[in-house]
Amino acid sequence: MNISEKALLLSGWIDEAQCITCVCHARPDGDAAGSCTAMTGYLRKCRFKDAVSVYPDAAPDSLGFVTSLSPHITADTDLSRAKARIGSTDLLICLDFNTLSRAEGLEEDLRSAHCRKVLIDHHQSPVLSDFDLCFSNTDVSSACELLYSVLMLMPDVNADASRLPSESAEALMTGMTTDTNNFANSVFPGTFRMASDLLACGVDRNALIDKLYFCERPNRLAAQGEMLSTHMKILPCGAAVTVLHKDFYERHALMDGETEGFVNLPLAVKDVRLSILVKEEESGKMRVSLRSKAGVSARRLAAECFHGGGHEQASGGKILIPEDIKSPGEADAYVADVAARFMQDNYTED
Ligand SMILES: [Mn+2]
Repeated sequence: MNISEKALLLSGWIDEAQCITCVCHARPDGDAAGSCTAMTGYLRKCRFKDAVSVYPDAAPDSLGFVTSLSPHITADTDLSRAKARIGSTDLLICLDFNTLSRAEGLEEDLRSAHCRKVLIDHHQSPVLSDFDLCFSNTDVSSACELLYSVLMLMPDVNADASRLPSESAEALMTGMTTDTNNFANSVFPGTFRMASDLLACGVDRNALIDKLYFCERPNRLAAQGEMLSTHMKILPCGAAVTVLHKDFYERHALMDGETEGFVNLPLAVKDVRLSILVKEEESGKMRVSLRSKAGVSARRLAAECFHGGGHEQASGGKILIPEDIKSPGEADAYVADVAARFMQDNYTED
């Protein structure tokens, strides 16, 4: 089936459903929150459905302007309502993740839901068997861009973006903007076409950029300063390794999501081709974020060394304690060693 045929099938399923639930991955980012908000807004305003987004946990406060645009339930603070909603929904639409396990605490509820499940996602290797219908394309900037293409194929929208509700247009622009790091990476011809169409429909991009990039607390900048001056280590192999421990978060009183984007900073250095950011979380767990320049596969490094995966240039994983290291204090040396070997094995001639 091509994308037009799939969109028509989805449109028919939407017609048959009354209660529709949109879900994204845990720790929602701009693309996850944007795509859920946009789809829920469309289903309510254009298709008159009882539609709601369910987030496995809360999006950071900085994205509150997006999530507040359409009704939603946050599972970690409202678990019984989230479970009841998933259990009674007629159609599930999963956005910006490629397997149900990425919904973490909601995985089992999603798996056991008897309704049809639809995937709209741009990650590599989706688990097709988890879903009844998959829109999957890695050659797009974001789940929001793919969702935009699907919405343009809906019979009632008929390729006219001005028929989308304003909250959907703003949410789609938000997710595309954050996933491309404001048009710095993963940009395709269709990305600009979508941005252009949405701008023509009246999305206030200046206001959006202000909310996304010029609303930070001074704490966040001070934390960036300490990270770059004290914790970032640039290795001869072209990898930058940064390990942030719990005391770092406490010292700067950082809130959830406030280190978003920190992993991109070391790539500003000319010879750095790979940035690895390791964050110590509650319970001593270590979360790993990876970003690379073209030619170095962050996805492979995540899959081979950090129990993770993702996109070619942006991926993530974890360090297991005690399987990989005995304590968080060993993370610096462990990651430096892994990075040096990975770069040596894959990206050095002779
Ligand atoms: Mn995304």
